[in-house]
Amino acid sequence: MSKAFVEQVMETVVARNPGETEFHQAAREVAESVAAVIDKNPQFAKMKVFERLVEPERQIIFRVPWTDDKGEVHVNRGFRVQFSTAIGPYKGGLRFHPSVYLGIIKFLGFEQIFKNALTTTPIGGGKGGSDFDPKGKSDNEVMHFCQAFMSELFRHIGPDTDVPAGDIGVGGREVGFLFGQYKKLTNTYTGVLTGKGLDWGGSLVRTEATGYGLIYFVTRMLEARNKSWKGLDVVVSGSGNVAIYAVQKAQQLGARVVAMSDSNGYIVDSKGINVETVKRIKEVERGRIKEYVQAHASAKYVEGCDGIWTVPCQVALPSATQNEIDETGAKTLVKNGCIAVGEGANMPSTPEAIKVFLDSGVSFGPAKAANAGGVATSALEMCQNSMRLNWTFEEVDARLKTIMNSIYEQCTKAADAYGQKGNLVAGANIAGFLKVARAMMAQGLV
Ligand code: NDP
Ligand code: 2IT
Repeated sequence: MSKAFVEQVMETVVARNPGETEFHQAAREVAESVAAVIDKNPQFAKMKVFERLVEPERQIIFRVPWTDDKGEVHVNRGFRVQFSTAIGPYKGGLRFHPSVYLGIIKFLGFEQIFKNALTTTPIGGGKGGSDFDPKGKSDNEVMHFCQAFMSELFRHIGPDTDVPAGDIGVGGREVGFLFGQYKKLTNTYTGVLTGKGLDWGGSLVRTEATGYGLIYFVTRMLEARNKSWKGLDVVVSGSGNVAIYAVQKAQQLGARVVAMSDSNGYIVDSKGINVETVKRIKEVERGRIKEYVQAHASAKYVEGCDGIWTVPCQVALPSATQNEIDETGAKTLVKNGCIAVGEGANMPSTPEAIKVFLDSGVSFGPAKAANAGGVATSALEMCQNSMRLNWTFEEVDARLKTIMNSIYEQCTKAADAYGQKGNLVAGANIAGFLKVARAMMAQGLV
């Protein structure tokens, strides 16, 4: 029955969403995990809960025309996929990257449903973005693009409807421009976006939250093996928001981070990466990771980013993009002594890579659970906006830690309950699905 269920729903998903391979991949993984839950709960099958979940409540695609500094006109495509309001308003980031198309936004939005359910906060799932490439653009061009993007998006979002935030290519600068335009168009000052600046409605810890949360989650995975971070070598792919704060927290807890990357190549520093240098290059100068070696003679730069998984480590934290670890990368990590993998990025491991990790006894923290600290802290930002109050750094950080601990517990318990002890992929999918499914049952066929 389980296998038949998976193949049946996937046939429809593939037929209805042709060419959207990342979305198919994300849907299949969840279908495989929750098939046993649906077997046990025939009411979910009868009410077609999963079949409804793979069909977004609403998908918006729009034209984004803007002018560059020379006055030349460009036309990009904007997306917002509003997947599920079963447990709260749509919530999820915006990605600006040339690779963005509907299939990427749909995989991200679909995963967001279950991730957000795990956070213990009341947020539904959505995602958006554009094929706009912010790289090499001036601040002025980025502002013009963000204003044009929001000139359409504003009519579809709102603090109780849909609350976007950042993702790849969307950080504090972009959220600022988007917020300014929303405010102007609607004549309201609300918590309609998260990741705002600290002086104008943002929350302390939101910048650090995904990376810190990842480390809090992996700490629990290590503790289950009677290990701490002390003395471990760690490889972190990417050098953006998630990667930087994962490195910072891992180092605070005693790890040595030996490698980081961007889409051009990777650096290895056997003395341990100096995160302040990376912050300067990436956050202030918006430069490339290869510039790191100019400041640190102990480091080398290697062109091409796949090779980063050949750098020996005990913990790997893929924090750049989807499908960045394939079967070969996973086998190399295992051969070199990797004992734990925590996904900072969304879906960074291919299904074949995940199988290698699980079969080899590597502790594996899937994205929906391990990187949920970012969106969880976004929910804490929404909460503070509603109260018109701000919590201290320590208060938000403590809440983030509590949430990551709860996510770990939910995943391990759900995996146990369904006979998959230690499989946090199954655990995260099952625990997230159960919460959403129960809410959908209670709310009727909508
Ligand atoms: P940033 O834009 O800050 O950084 C992205 C990093 O990943 C950069 O180093 C970038 O390199 C690299 N990267 C992006 N695309 C590719 C690619 N196609 N191939 C190789 N490297 C690439 O984004 P974030 O740090 O915010 O996001 C990183 C990952 O974490 C994404 O998967 C995102 O969905 C996920 N995530 C983010 C959260 C957040 O709160 N920001 C929350 C949860 C998950 P380059 O500069 O060369 O492009
Ligand atoms: O993938 C993610 O969880 C994010 N990019 C964060 C989304 C959010 O709303 O903070």
